[in-house]
Amino acid sequence: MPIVSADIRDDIAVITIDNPPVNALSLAVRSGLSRELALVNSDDRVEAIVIVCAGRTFCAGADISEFGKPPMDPSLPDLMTEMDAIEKPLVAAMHGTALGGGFEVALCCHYRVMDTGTKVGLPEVNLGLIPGAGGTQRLPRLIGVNAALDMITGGKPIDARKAVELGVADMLSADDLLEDAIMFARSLPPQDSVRRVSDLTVHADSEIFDIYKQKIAKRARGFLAPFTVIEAVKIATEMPFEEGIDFEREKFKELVASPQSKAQRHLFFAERAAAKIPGIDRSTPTRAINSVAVIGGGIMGCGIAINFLNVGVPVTLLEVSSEAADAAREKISKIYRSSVSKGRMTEEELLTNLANLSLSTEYEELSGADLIIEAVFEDMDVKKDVFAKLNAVAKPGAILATNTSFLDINDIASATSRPEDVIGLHFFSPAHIMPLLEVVRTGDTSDDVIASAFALAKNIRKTPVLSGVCYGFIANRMSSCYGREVGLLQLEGAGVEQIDQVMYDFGMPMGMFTMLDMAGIDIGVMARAKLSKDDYDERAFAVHGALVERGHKGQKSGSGFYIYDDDKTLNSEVETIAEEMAEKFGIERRTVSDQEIEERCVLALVNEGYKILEEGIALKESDIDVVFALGFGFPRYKGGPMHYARHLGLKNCLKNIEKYANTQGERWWTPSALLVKLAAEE
Ligand code: T1G
Repeated sequence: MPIVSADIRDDIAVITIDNPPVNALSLAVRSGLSRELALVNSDDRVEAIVIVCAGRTFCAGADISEFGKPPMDPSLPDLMTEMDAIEKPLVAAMHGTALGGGFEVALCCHYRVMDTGTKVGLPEVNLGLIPGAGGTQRLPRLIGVNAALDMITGGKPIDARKAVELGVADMLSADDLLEDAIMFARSLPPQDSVRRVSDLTVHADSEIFDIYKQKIAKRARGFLAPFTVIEAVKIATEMPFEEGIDFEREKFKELVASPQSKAQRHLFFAERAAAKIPGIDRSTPTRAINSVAVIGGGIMGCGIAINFLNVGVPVTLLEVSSEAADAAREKISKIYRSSVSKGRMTEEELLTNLANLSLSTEYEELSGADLIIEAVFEDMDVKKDVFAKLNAVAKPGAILATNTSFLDINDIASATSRPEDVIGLHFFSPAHIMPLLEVVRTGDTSDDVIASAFALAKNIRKTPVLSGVCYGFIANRMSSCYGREVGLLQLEGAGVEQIDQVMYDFGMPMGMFTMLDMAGIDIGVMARAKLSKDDYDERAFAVHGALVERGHKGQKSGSGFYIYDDDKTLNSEVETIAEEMAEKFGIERRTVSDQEIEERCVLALVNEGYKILEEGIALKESDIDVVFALGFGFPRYKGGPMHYARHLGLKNCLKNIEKYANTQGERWWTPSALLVKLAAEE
């Protein structure tokens, strides 16, 4: 079937786009649409035109794979100009997810008929862009400034019901979309049949835009595109349509070429590429996961359970006592009640999800589960004991997963007689919110278990990344290097607030010390207590230990690196402890520059990332970027540590790593051999 075709049904022309998988507006689609529109527009038999898409969705946007390549005509804006010249009623028949340019094509139509399951949106900001085919000019004309600003700066789609409410959709179809759209086209009153959105006007007080910039200041911090959206929408209220389009086009071209958009587009593809594993594909069998057991009703166990309850999978949560089990249910109920109060779920959904939760204190009751995930205390002996018990009761073919953050899963699996069924499913706290799932395979994990883990990740709306086994896997191994440098910098004289501020300004959601206080300083102190001094730099974490000894465990104890009372203020003891520790380890205190802080924190991640690749723990650089963007909030407009290193230049990174090898010593700053190789090839 041609990518774009037209057929005449009595007096209605139906133009069908068929460009799998998502009808992206590739050159072939744009050319075909332009050709077929011109033909039917000049065909006297045709009274109205319906545009519909085959497959799973109306056009899902411009073809992102074309970005960065020389533009090929007709461009999408050119196509929009042609559409705006059409003299016959244009009706978009929409289903699936009409996003970006796909939604802009629909906005360029005179009317929109949507299947009830349709979602529409302008997610360009997620790619570091603004809509580039009239979205910032047409949408406010159709739904008003505030609703348009919400949709475009937020980048989130709205459903068909909301689309009707806002005036984007003219009719919903619950049956045969195309027939309904044809009927709708025939029913148009001749005097109002051509209703160009570009002919509408929109006005707003100019201060609305300054207020809106303040409104998004926190969530859009560091990003260019959302603020450019505000500028473009403001223009729509001040200039004629054509001038607004020119402004939008210029800004779009600037952003397409920007490092921010390249970084965000990199992550878009990286998140999808993470699911592509050599030797595992759609032909790899997967095990059905229709029931899940979670062992441990702590914060992580409850968060993990919620992921499955949210998608209708029954969960049995096992605890050591009925009191502990009841407490776990209460934790889950509390999280759900909070979601209901925020309008994120209905009371009915709360009741349905909780009805799918069973509690138990007996391992035998887990024998029917397809997947069992332990989230017990981070101790090897405890976990091996759990897996020995699971080995005795779990049904054949059950997947046995551990949520360990650091420990050797090969060793955990050795407690069972079925190591091929054992896998790591490392969730990030809070487990029901953070989108990353680190899937850790051992030397024995079978391919179908890995494939099953990736399938379940998609089902619970997580982004999976595959890791091999090493201490801390990809995420925590690299994060501990960042933590090491932060600890050493503090001993060397950099202030806690200075270090936090530098990395906050870099784009991290919060500084490392703030994050440690939030997670609990004692967690890391306990984990390191089990390590040999060869495995980490005790100097870097000496202050952590001293604080915990004095009862400063972080937010949970009211004080850590900071004091948490009415405000968050620096704990005055920290500087004294740092001076004591610096003296103890013979570290000369000095003034440390912001630049050194940023370089050492970022390059520690980069160097360790390349070592992780060398060892085969991570499959590709982009996987590491996904881990850090989704697991630690590395700024998406910098693309992740590895993308950012390439942006800086690998030769430049290597030069600075060698600089720190000289000043800090070879132990932690020996350059990765892979980095040396790649820098030489750059
Ligand atoms: N262009 C090219 N390929 C795309 C694509 C796109 N826009 N969207 C998805 N794909 C590919 C994807 O790489 C994967 O390929 C397959 O489709 C399935 O995707 C001018 C400039 C539509 C909600 O941002 O949000 O328009 O790996 O695994 O989970 O103003 O894809 O199978 O080979 O994600 O069902 C704006 C991006 C572009 C939408 C479907 N549009 N896509 O999700 O499948 S900028 C977007 C999505 C723009 C205009 C501007 C999702 C989806 P492969 P998938 P899914």
